[in-house]
Amino acid sequence: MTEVTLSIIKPDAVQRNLIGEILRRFESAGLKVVGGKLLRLSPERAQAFYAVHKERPFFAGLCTYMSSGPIFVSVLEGEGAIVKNREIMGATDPAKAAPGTIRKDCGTDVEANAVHGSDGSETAAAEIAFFFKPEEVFRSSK
Ligand code: IDP
Ligand code: MG
Repeated sequence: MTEVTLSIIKPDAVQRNLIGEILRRFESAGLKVVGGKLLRLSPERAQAFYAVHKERPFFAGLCTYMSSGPIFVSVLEGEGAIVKNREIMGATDPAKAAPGTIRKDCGTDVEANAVHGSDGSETAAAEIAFFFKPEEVFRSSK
């Protein structure tokens, strides 16, 4: 099934000039970039985006980090895009991520782990709507 998912290239990776490297990995794996922009989250917007984690001990640090600099948000389209993106990203902690994954190769630590990816179809729809107007997403099929 052709799906869309939300990807975020996080502040640490944008800072280290890894936007191109990371998008290349998505494109090489057959995912198509059908929406994209560079922006900076306010602390309040970061808290809203990660609201599901608000009880977790790392929530405050995560929101400070995610609002610390520009991020590149994109919509990726492809066959099984949600799971495929998670596979290309690798495990949350770069130290535990498989060789060849973005987090292994581009992540700094468990917080500054280079990328975010939606974890299911409902979160993908909600996260895409958080950042993009419908007319900013150019799906090849629906
Ligand atoms: P995911 O990004 O692989 O889906 P989640 O458990 O949803 O992982 O956590 C969201 C984000 O919170 C992670 O990508 C990472 O930036 C941060 N995070 C997760 N666990 C920790 C932790 O133990 N310490 C610090 N930050 C964490
Ligand atoms: Mg998650």
